[in-house]
Amino acid sequence: MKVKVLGVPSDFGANRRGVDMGPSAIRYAGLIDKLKELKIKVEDISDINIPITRSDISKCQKLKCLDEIVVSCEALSNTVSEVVSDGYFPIVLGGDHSIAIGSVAGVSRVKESIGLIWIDAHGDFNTQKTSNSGNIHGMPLSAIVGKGVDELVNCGGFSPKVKEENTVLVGVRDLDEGEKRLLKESKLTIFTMDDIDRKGMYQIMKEAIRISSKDVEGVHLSFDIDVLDPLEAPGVGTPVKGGISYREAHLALEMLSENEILTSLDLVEVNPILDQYNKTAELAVELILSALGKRIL
Ligand code: DIR
Ligand code: MN
Ligand code: MN
Ligand code: MN
Repeated sequence: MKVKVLGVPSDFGANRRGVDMGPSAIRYAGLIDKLKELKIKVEDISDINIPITRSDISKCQKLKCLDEIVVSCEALSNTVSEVVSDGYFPIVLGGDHSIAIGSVAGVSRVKESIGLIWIDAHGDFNTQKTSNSGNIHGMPLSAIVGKGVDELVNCGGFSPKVKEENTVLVGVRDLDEGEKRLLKESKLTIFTMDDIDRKGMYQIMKEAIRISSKDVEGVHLSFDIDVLDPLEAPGVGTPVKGGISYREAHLALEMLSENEILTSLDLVEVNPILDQYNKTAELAVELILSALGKRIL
């Protein structure tokens, strides 16, 4: 496997500042060297150039920093498309979760069709109509399957980027009312924390793998580190108690690597400003290694 790592230093989609430093924190925790230790051919192609600064969000209500996010996601999608066309597996380091619109667009443009596994405490399925916060990191998943404002939906030049039938949400425990309604009306497969409690992560991931990978060329993993319990991952902007455990997270990612379905991934929402001595970035590195094939024995 050949990997290219790239960062997206954006916090445009989130309320609390600091996730733009996520890529640095994850590199500082040793991602590149540890991938090399796994005998993976890896190249760090640095961060996406974001030629725009954050505007004053106190004035906008509905879609905060929309222009900034569209510019960043267009740039990201172009780089990711190149990386995938050249035969590399892109590891995209966020940044807030709005960047996934760009990474998924970039992969989906090159591949015939892809599935999507979205592991997150949140649904990220709001639109401008249902969002209470106006923060776009609460909206990328809906945009990817074709719901919401044109600027986000058509980012990268096409829509939908993934079929709802091949999209699986895992680990959710915090949904807004309108978002809940949209999810229920959709064809997404949704595994909440309650499902994980009852069936266990092993069973849930078996189903997630089957559904996401049915009749597609590859599967993209979008991993929001806030899916973990805040005790494990304190460095996130919107912690929600009752998250998945350290072991469950590793199991999920080891299963993805065993089944060889992943062709790209992003790891988002690491906020070093809110972290305890880079603990959350270190966890992010460990989890990426599990997804790329690291095993105990
Ligand atoms: C909330 C929080 N549902 C919103 N979403 C978050 O702002 O739309 N997503 N934190 O990651
Ligand atoms: Mn998210
Ligand atoms: Mn496609
Ligand atoms: Mn989240």
